[in-house]
Amino acid sequence: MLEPAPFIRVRNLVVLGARGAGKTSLVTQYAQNAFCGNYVPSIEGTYEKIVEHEGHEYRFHILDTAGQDEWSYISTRYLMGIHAFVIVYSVDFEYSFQMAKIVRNMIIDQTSMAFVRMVLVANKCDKVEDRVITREQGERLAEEFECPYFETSAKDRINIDEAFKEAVFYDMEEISKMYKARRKERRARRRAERLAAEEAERSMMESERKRTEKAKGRDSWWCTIM
Ligand SMILES: Nc1nc2c(ncn2[C@@H]2O[C@H](COP(=O)(O)OP(=O)(O)O)[C@@H](O)[C@H]2O)c(=O)[nH]1
Ligand SMILES: [Mg+2]
Repeated sequence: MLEPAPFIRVRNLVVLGARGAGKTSLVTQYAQNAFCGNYVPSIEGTYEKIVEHEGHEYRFHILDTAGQDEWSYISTRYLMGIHAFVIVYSVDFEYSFQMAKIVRNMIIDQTSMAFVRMVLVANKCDKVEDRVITREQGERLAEEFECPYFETSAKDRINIDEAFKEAVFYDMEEISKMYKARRKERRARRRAERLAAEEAERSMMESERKRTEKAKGRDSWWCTIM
């Protein structure tokens, strides 16, 4: 019997974000295990990597973009036939964090899709001293995007494989459920805190009322004696 020819599944990824966020460094570290400390701005390139997942082989085609700013228009080349978006900002660079939001909105507007497969990558996590965007801020943004969040360092090769692999394979339904549960938990916690504060205020007022009544009783006793 003839065996079907083995085939490689192709997955197209595109890496977006402000210039200088570390897109090229992330991609070259991922695909070529190399980090170059130099900054070469505004160059676009494509990279490939073969990835094993659950017994299958995938070929990742990764398009590293030149970077965006608030006036950019995202070319349809970056949108059509793309399986996953990798949105990168740098933890030491506030503007790049703002750009992550703008880029995500551009993708949503231009694809007119409510749910787009993407990951949010907070790069340069090795720059601890220079950090201006906290992990909480990053996680909160990922929750807004309903996507996974990774803190990476292209320099030290931290979380790189995980970020790219997850971009393609994460379960969108699962992540949406996780954020829903997290929001529900937060709402419940806020409600419990509000009720506890109300209860504390009520019991304070009650003890204040009792104290006043007791004082009033004492005053009227003195008046009777006198
Ligand atoms: N410390 C540190 N520097 C990084 C990291 N990633 C990139 N860089 C540096 O940041 C600069 C911009 O990186 P690049 O990849 O060219 O940014 P791009 O414009 O987004 O492609 C370069 O000087 C890189 O060496 C990182 O994880 N840690
Ligand atoms: Mg670049």
